[in-house]
Amino acid sequence: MNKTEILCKFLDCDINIHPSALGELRQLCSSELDMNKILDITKRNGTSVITQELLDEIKNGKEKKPVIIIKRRKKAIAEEYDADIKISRSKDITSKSFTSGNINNFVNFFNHRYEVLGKVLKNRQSLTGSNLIEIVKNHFPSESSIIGIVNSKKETKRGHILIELEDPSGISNALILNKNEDLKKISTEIVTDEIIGLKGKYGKDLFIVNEIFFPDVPINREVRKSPDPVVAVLISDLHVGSTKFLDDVFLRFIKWLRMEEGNSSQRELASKVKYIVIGGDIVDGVGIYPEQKEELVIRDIHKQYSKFYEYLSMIPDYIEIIIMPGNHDATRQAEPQPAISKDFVQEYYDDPRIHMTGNPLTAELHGVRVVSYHGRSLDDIISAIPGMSYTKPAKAMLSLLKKRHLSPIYGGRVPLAPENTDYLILEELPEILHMGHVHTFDYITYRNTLVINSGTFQSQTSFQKKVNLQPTPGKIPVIDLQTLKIVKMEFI
Ligand code: D5M
Ligand code: FE
Ligand code: ZN
Repeated sequence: MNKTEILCKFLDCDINIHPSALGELRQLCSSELDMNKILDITKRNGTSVITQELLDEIKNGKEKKPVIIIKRRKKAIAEEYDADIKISRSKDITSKSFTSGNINNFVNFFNHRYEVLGKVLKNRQSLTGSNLIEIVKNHFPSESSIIGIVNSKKETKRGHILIELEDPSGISNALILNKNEDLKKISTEIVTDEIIGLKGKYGKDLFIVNEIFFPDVPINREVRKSPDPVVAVLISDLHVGSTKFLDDVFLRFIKWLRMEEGNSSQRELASKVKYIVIGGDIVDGVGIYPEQKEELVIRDIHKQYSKFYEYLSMIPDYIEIIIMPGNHDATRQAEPQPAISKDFVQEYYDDPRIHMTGNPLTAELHGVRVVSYHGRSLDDIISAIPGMSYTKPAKAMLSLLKKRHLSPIYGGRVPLAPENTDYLILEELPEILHMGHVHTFDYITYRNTLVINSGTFQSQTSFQKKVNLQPTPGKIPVIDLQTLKIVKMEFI
């Protein structure tokens, strides 16, 4: 066989020939059969270069017997697809906070809320004929509708519900009569500072309500799905550093992501994971609540974040990770919250597959729209609306979705920063609305929107015990972005 034939044959099999071995090899390869024998021996040796030593061993019949079986990890499905993430930076407060908390900031903040959500309401068929409060008061004694911000809501001595509604033209008192049981029930969901529409008629300076409208979600709205078989995992509330952080449970979650845990269909699901969204409370922080020190194993917040980075480093590198802050993280408490400060997590910022964002987050993952909000306003919603509970947070989340606002109540438990625009409005509807904070896994689907609370990796704290909050650690939602189907994975 000539040199070129030999070189081509070996190169076709991804085997190189060391120049010093070429002459000898040519002598040994007098036929195709000889050449195949040498190829087989080389492959069995687990080498990709033919050297003089190897040829000597072959001649003396001393070639190494194959002892190592190379373990080939099955390639993950998600590895086959490039990441497709669009984070809406215009909806992210990071590096854009301009408020100084003055009266103009407040006026702009609430005006923006009224303009956006007023428009959503005005687009509803029943409210197309709505008018400004002053116009309705003066010119429409018969049936009419108004849209405004709820200044207050209270029950009168006689059991009527009195609402003060304000729009740019003025203020109106609106009354839901005690005999109208159905309407009274709907009105339980009205909270202060949200934008609603009311239909009714004026009588003696009072607007008598006969229908209530929330901005809501249109029926049969168009939904977007991923063209590729990729999956997103939503988690939140890890509380690394807390004595109650469930390190073993979180490690099982990571093992599953690495396809080293679970049955075959669970491993197949893991192999499709392309995105992980972390909805805040990454660490427990320091000085977040009284006596917290007693419940910390890591008392330095920098060390809490470095510990978490060790976990992140174990996650397969083809998975993109989006990290947003919660009320325990190192950023301002007032919402909207800028991303966790670089001073605490420089290595996160340096890692190209980690994306640091503010709270809330608006993004598209493989074309699927996701809004993530830590969920602190759920505390206010659960206490303001009868029938809401910590055991079913998706119901409280649904109420926020219908209000098209993530945190409407001003002056409640959530500190709101009056930016010149209101970043907490749910202007465009996502396919996935994700929150955490209440440490309870729950989800519902409403008009093609997946409303999901991602639970926690922290077991019950002493505070939660006092208020009888039973967390559901280690249960997490996994969403197939191609079908928008949700699977609950349990690691506890
Ligand atoms: O909050 C987890 C849940 O527990 C959330 O529903 C609030 C509640 N919680 C926890 N600690 C407190 C205190 N000190 N006051 C009021 N409510 C509390 P997380 O943000 O994870 O601490
Ligand atoms: Fe939390
Ligand atoms: Zn929280």
